[in-house]
Formats: sequence, structure tokens, C-alpha cells
Amino acid sequence: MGQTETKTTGLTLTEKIIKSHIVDGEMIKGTEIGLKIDQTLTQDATGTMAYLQFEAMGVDRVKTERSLAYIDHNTLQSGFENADDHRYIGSVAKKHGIWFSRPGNGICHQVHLERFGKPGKTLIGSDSHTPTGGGIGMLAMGAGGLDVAVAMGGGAYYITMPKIVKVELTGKLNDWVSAKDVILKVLQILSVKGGVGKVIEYCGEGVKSLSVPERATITNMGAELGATTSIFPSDETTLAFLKAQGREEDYTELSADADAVYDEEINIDLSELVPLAACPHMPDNVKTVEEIGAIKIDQVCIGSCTNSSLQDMLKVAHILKGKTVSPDVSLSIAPGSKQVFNMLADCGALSVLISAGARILESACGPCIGMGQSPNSKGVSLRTFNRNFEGRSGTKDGQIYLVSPETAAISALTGVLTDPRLAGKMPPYVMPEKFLINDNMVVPPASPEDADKVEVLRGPNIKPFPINTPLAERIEAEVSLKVTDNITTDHIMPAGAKILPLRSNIPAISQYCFTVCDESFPTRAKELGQSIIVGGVNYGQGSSREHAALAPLYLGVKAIICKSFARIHRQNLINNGIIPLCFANEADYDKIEQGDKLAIDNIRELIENGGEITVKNLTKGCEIKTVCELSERGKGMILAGGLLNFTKQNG
Ligand code: MIC
Ligand code: SF4
Repeated sequence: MGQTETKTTGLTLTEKIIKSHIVDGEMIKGTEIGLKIDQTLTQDATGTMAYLQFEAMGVDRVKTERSLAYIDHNTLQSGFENADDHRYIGSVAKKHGIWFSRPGNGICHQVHLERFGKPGKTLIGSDSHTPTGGGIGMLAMGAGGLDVAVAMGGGAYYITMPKIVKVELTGKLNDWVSAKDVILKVLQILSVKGGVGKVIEYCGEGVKSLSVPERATITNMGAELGATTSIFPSDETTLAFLKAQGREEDYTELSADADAVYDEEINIDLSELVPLAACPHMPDNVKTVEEIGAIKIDQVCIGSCTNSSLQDMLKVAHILKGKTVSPDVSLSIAPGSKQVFNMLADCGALSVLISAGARILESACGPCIGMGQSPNSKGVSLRTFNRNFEGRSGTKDGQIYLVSPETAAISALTGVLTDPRLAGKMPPYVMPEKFLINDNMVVPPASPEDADKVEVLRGPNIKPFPINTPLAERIEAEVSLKVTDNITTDHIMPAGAKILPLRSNIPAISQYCFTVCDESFPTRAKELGQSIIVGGVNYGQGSSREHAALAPLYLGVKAIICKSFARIHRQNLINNGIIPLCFANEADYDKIEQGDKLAIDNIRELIENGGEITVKNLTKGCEIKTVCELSERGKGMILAGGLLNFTKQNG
């Protein structure tokens, strides 16, 4: 904090990219800066809302270098809803200058890395795993849909100038140990809140031994640290990857200056790492596979934006070759993109996977977001994914462990969690020099001249989104819910095959808000008319889903008082005019109970002045000091009742 930009030392890689994109503010840590955004991406589960918001802004054509709309989350079509949303996104994309990646083309982050990401560029995406792009040296960040809509319209993206953590990698990974084990190690060191307000920058000799997809596994799951993003340098390995993708003209060499100064430093010797697993129900609940022991497993899922590259799939195919999946295990495999799928088919690896008994799924998020493959009751599931939050798999008492593809594949054969190092020599696999390039599932937008002729197709599931009203002078409201630490957006707004199709229908989806914690919450909140939620540390960690702010807004939630917030969720609250308050003294958490009546007087003035905000607990007869640190822009949004109102007011 407080470190100024007048540096005489060199710059970190993050600072270099920020420096070339900053359009508002100064590179002073802890202050708000606005960045020019070169590329945006959306996925379908957040995309409908983002494009409705984009339409509400009245911009004809996107102003970015490249914007893409991917379809990868809501691919199970058990009713008209998802198909209608996909049709809407396809048509709105065509009209407004956005490239449309059709269902079947793959998971947004995997496809973006392969086909569109560029070193040194900025990317924001309405999905928290957008930092995958850091694997090729992009400054890639997850954001709320509204922020993405603004960036598509040419507006800046605002972040707090982050602290920068250097992760110095030395040595080389041993056989059977992989990139997933590296990020699980970082999670063990930093925890799920250890990255908040920070960018994790990887450097050192060890970087050279990691391929681009391996680097992308690490930056992808950096989202679980709560970090603003993670980034690797762009070097010869990046060039080789881009060349193999037929995109060497997109290459720029990028690294930190030798004398760059970091805020924190972590050293990891890759050769000392062993296979790790994140145990239920948090990605930072990390132990060695050996330590957990040979627990019986019911399911193995390989895929997701963390581990679905061709390299991961080839490793798995070589491990499964000529073998059969344990009779007690269901193994599902989802290649990350059409490119990966095609190449697996062409080289015969797909046939190996099928022969071994794998259940092959389409290239999409699938089980990672509970779109099918929910495990059996109390089922133990090993997944190469990035999140194992309670209930996310679709089975409330499912026991999800996050592991590497190597550990997953070997365990699928043995039927118990198995340290892959016990399996002898690692079967060799060869990566091709050229990838199969065929972008036929990416639909280009209409030309500006033809855009008028494109009709936007809306299905009956698409309902208008709620817009807040300007902040009142006084808030008096009951506490409708009190929750504990590390509440995830999967608690606030659960996903899964049943609820995801309602993402375009806030009145309907809000009926599931917080039901993981308390089934009666939606009815109670609605009946109260307006209310306040109380939480612990790292409130809102996980996904970028704006619905975790929109549904509470619809249900009348005016403010959240907690010990600390996760970055993207806090911004989503501000964007929607919900006041994010933090206890000045964390122990005061105990002074409020669910059902207490709270009051805040002169709230407009207090927000404007930016000082302490006193919350009166009318039920308990005590006062609680809170703080609401907001930039001038943030204050404007809270006072106006959200970003859309604020933008309208300010032209
Ligand atoms: C996730 O992994 O939780 C998701 C589903 O991809 C979310 C986005 C969403 O909720 O639509 C994310 O990571 O932001
Ligand atoms: Fe999809 Fe899972 Fe990646 Fe989210 S984490 S984008 S649901 S694959």
C-alpha cells in the first residue's frame, strides 16, 4: 500500500501491461485504476445478462479489438430455456460485432487460449477463470457481466492497483507430478483468500519447463486464490505454442525486468512437489495423495477449463491404454475444445479412451458446474476441476477431491485414490508440432452495413433484469440471513442443471438464492421487502456470476455487512447498488443475529464522505462501526443505485 509509481527500479510484467493500458488513475497500490480492455469474452450462463445490459447501454457495435461469445456452460437442453438463450446470444453477437463460438466448439478459456489470446493484451471475461489467458502472458481478469458490457462499449475496466506476488519456480517436475500439483501447492501456501488484491506473477528457471497449457492450468486455478489474476512471461515456449496454432504473428516476448520489485515472494522447487489433492469442500484444503491414503472412489471426471488440453488428454490416454476402468468407478472425460477432440480422434487416442470404458462427454463445462454426472449419495468423486464447493456437483453430500489428470487416470483404474508414482514408469507421449486448425464453429459478426438486418431473437425465458433505485437517506431493515466465513457464490446463487437454465430469468432464479444455506431465505427476504445480510471473511468467493448480486437485489437486499469480500463479487454488488460494508472490528460480527433490526442514518452523506458508517442494532440496543471503502466512481454507483443508473446520470 502507498507505494508510488515514481519507481527507479524496473517493472514487473503486470506493471508493464498495466502501464500500457492505464486510462484512469495512477499505478499506486491500493488505489483504483481504469484499464483499456483489448478483448472480452462471455459464456452463456453469464452472457445473456451481459448482452441484455449491453443492449440497455445503446451501443451499436463493440469497440474492442476482439469480443467473443462462447457457449459452453448450459449445454444440457432439457427444456427450451438454454436453447433459447443460445439463440439470443448468437443473434445479439452477430448484430453487435461479436464473434460467436457455437455450442460444441469448447470451453471458453480453452478455446480462447488456443485461438484468440495474445501476449501483452488485456482481456476481461464474465467468468472467474478468465485468468487462464495469463498462461500466454495476457493480463486476463474475471469480471461481472455489466463490467464486460461496459468494456465492449469501449469503457475502461476498473480494478484496485494490485500488489504483486512473485512466485519463483526452480527445478523441474518429476514424472507423475503436474501443473495441477503446482497450483494446489500455491493454494496450500496462500489459501482461498490469500490472493485477494494481488496478481500472482510466475518467473524463474522452472517456468521454461512448463508448456503453455500447463501454465494455463496454474493461472486458471489462481482464481481459487481470490487473486485479481495470475500471469506467466511470454517466451520461446509461448512462441512455439502460437506457432503450432498458426498464430506466430500474435507473439510478443514479455517478462519482468530483472530488478523489478515485488510485494511478496514465494519460492517453489518443482522437483520437490508430489501429487496433491484438494479435499472436500475447499480448493485450499490440500493434502498429499499419499497422506489421504487409498480411499475408495465412485467417480472420476477429467476435463474442465483447468485440465482439458490436448496434453492432459494424451497423458490420460497413454495411462489408460489397453486397460479397463475399475468396475466400481464411473469415468467421464470431456476434452476442452473441438480442436482437442478432433486431434484425439485423428491420432487414435479417443478410441483408447472409449476402449478403456470412459464415458466421453461433449466439449463443455459439464460436471464441473453440475450439468450432469452428479455423483451418487455420499459418492467420492476425483475431479481434475478447480472447485469442490459443497453441493456444486449437484449431490449435496458428494465428496469431491480435486486432483491432477495423472492421479485421476491411475485412480480410475485402481478404484481407490492412488498416488500415480506407484504406477511405475510414466508412459511417454508426444505432443504434435502443429495443432489442427479449423475455426468453422466460430461465427463472424455481420458487417456494420448488414448489422441492421439482423433480428435479435428472444425466447420467453428472457425476462428484464432488476435495476436498483437511488440510495435512500436512511435504511432500516432486518437481518434476513447470517452466514459464516468463505461463503461462495455457489452458496449465494447455486448453479447445476436445474437452476442454470433460469439465468435469464431473475424472478425465477432468485427462488433458489441461498437455499444451500437456508431453504426459507428467498421467501423470508421477499416478505421482509428490504433486508440486510451478515457474513464472515471472504464473502462471495468463487464465480463472477452477477446473479449472486442480482437475485439478492431482486429479493430486496440493501446491504451486506461482513468481515471481508471477494473481489469480483464486491464489484458486482457495487455495480448493482448493494452497499458492501465491512466490520471495523471483526469481533462485532457476534453483535448481530439473524432477525435483528438494523438502522443506518444519513447513509448518503456517510457514503459521500467516505468515513466510518455506524450501524445501529435496534434489537440489541448497540452500535456497530463499519467501513465502506469506495473510489469516487464506486460512491457514485452506490448513490445512483448501480452502474447503469450512474452511467445514465453521467452521460
Ligand atoms: C464457475 O466455474 O463457477 C462458473 C460457472 O464458470 C462461473 C460463472 C457462472 O456462474 O456462470 C465463474 O467461474 O465465474
Ligand atoms: Fe466451466 Fe468449470 Fe471452467 Fe467454470 S470452472 S468455466 S464451470 S469448466
